[in-house]
Amino acid sequence: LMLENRLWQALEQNEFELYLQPQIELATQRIIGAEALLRWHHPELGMVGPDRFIPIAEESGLIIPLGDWVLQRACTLLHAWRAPGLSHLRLAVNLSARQCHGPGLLPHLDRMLHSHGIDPALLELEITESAAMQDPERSRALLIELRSRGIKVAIDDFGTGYSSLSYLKLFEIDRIKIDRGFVKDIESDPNDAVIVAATIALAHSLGLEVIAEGVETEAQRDFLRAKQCDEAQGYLFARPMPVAQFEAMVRTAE
Ligand code: G
Ligand code: G
Ligand code: MN
Ligand code: NA
Repeated sequence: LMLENRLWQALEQNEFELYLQPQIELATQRIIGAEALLRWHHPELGMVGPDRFIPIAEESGLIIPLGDWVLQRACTLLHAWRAPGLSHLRLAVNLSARQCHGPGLLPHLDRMLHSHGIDPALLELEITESAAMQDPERSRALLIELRSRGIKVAIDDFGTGYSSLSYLKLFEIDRIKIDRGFVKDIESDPNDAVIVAATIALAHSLGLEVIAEGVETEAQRDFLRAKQCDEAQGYLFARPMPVAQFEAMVRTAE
């Protein structure tokens, strides 16, 4: 309850920040974009991670204004990136279940994209399997609306749900994010290696792109590249970092 009360105040007092984790195109090793990951600078507790407050924000309804703030911040960034050396960058934003199923998301997105003059294809929204399956029909309709605007859609934590393959049939999406639980043991567990390779092949044959999360070793990266995985994200390349640091990293790499 204490954290919950503080969370509303935190939003008013601007204590949230977006960290960015680079996403790498495996064929070229180039940074093609980033995932936005929320952080809370608590005045006494220090940096608090989303695992501790997103569930509380979901429960209390704060996730709606907080999610709107995240989208607004993301659009501000994409606007600022309309500059030499940054204009190709894509930004991926996590949506929570309650955000997906509430009525305000599309109007808010339309306002944000329009007022910031943003190419919708540079914005990607990540939806977890479990969020999408809370209300499959509604999710299906939402994804169609998003994609009709040119916004990209990724299924997050792919493979962790109980009927992952049915999503591919039900939902129109652009990309799947292979959960780091599968990537972790690629080298040691032959089953995980087979599952990852088959998932990449399946996704490609359905016309979807694939990004692997949680890539921590060169061996994992090499395996994924050999299996034609399009992109990767993980501590091997970089941890989530403040925006200015990410921009400097992109500029240095160019
Ligand atoms: O940044 P990690 O570093 O700790 O993030 C943990 C979890 O919190 C991830 O599953 C991520 O999807 C989720 N998360 C991070 N930022 C956001 C956000 O802006 N909105 C929502 N709904 N979830 C987020
Ligand atoms: O999928 P989600 O949106 O859950 O993914 C982001 C989460 O994964 C964040 O908590 C981020 O800090 C974490 N993360 C990113 N890269 C790595 C990695 O290479 N290894 C591990 N263990 N966690 C990672
Ligand atoms: Mn994510
Ligand atoms: Na994930």
